[in-house]
Amino acid sequence: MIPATLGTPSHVIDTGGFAGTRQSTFPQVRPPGYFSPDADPAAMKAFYAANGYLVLENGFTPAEVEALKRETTLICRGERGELPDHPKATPTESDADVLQRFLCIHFPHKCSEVMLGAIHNQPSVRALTTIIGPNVKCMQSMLFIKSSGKPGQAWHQDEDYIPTRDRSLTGSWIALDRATQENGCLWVVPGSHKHGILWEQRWHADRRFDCAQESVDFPYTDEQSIPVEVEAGSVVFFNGYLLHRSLPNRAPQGTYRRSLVNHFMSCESYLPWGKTPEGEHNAHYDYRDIIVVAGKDPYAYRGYASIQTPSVRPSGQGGCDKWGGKGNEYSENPPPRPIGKI
Ligand SMILES: O=C(O)CCC(=O)C(=O)O
Repeated sequence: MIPATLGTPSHVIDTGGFAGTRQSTFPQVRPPGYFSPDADPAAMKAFYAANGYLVLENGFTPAEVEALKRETTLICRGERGELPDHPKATPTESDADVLQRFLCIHFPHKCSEVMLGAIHNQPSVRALTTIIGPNVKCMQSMLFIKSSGKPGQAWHQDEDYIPTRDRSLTGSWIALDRATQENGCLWVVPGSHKHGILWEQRWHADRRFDCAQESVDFPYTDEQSIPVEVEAGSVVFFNGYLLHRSLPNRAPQGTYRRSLVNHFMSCESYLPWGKTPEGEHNAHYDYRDIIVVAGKDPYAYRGYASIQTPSVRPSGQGGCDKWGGKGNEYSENPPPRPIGKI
């Protein structure tokens, strides 16, 4: 029998309650915030409200994880449709050689029934209705492959990229491999979502990270963040205002830190995401390339659209002109991140 909690990292608020019946043996020290599918929803809700994230262990079965990993390889090989700028793999290329080419593929659910199915994973949907409310929609997915040597993502908040009108954005980060500090697990600043502020962003110039910008001027040091190490099949849910990042995969060559990240929000909120169509007022724009996973969509009368197609996210290893913007060069001495006061 493994104790439910073994020590509390200083910045995590322990809100108590029944965290469920533990099955995973990793991480051995299980801080508060790790729940199993039979946990008390009220305990999950309280922890999430206080800390801005939670872990659902055993959200996906080992067979489901294997199916997602197999599908990841097929997507990377181009077997689910050719990816932009990445010709289909030839039969003689090994899976390892092909996987090595990718940091992350955006919108895998647009080409794969298996990835689409993961959006409807029932333990996850139960957790989402606990966190968000009864009516939940999904608008985005990202499939990280992150083989050894690939970079992480600098500090950011997901609402910088996917704006909701009621701050309901929730990331669901599904570990397909055990995620460790060595292979580049997620790091979060517990409680940082509570400010409700979107911090300034700037180019980081730091080779540890890909082409996406870094949030700066927020009132936390790196030491106030914690690693969220999880077993494959676990799901990390996190708030769209939570500061989070990941570091490079420094595990031995030929290993991966695969994860499937889906983003959800309340159906009650419009989603003013992407380019507002010509002639439409910003305040009325509601992006409709969505999937309802629970409850009702009050705007169903607006209909649904198919806007996105899969794309490959640059790792920064070939420069950042295409994604980060021209002039965003890496430096051997990146400037320190300014820490703000509140
Ligand atoms: O998986 C990672 O390395 C980073 C994921 C992330 O930052 C995100 O999903 O917003």
